[in-house]
Amino acid sequence: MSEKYANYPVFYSFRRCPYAMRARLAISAARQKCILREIVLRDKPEEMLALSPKGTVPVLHLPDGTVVDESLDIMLWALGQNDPQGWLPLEKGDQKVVMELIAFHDETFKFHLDRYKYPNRYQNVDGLYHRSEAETILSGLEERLRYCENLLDKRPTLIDFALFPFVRQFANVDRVWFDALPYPHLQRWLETHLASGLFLSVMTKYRPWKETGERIVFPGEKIIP
Ligand SMILES: N[C@@H](CCC(=O)N[C@@H](CS)C(=O)NCC(=O)O)C(=O)O
Repeated sequence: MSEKYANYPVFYSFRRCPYAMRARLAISAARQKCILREIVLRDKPEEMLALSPKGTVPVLHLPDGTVVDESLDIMLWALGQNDPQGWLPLEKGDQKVVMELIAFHDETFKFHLDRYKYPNRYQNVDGLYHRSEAETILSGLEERLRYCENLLDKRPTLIDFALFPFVRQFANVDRVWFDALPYPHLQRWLETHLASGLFLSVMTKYRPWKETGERIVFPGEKIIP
């Protein structure tokens, strides 16, 4: 591999994972070139597990050896390098609100989402109860979006990109039911993000790196010979 690519971070990702999606969105917005390695959850590469034994994606391995293995930290790292669209909140007060809101949704919304989507993976779980709990949380987002096109500002910022991959997953469990909810602002917000060029560009399908050994430059999809 030429010197240029040797200095790119290595980025382990899984296309359908909402955490990996938000990391890809930020890396792409920051135009931070990486070598992307698509993984399969049931057959994770040894190289990734050696870097991050907890075995979750996404994982970013920086040229100086630093391992970043939490999706929000990857977003903050990428935007810390370059934030051309101004996703990071500028005001200290906003930063606190944004981080608290993301943490709340990562914990509570995700808890209910998992039990709604996969009730059989848990004992004594009523999926519809968890759907209803998650819906209550979404009604809070609807309230915010009633007054503003995006969650913090008119334009999309960190919080929108951190949360919408999870709302997408929730909506996709039963799309007909989701579309019938009385949340027009939330539905419009989700549709806008799903149809965006940025989102479509980070959803390119790659074969697993374990099978191909290919070096893919992301963002950009270039395969290095
Ligand atoms: N807190 C982690 C969570 C990442 C996570 O749980 N990713 C899932 C895939 S969506 C995973 O890798 N699960 C491990 C497995 O299923 O083996 C983050 O934000 O990066």
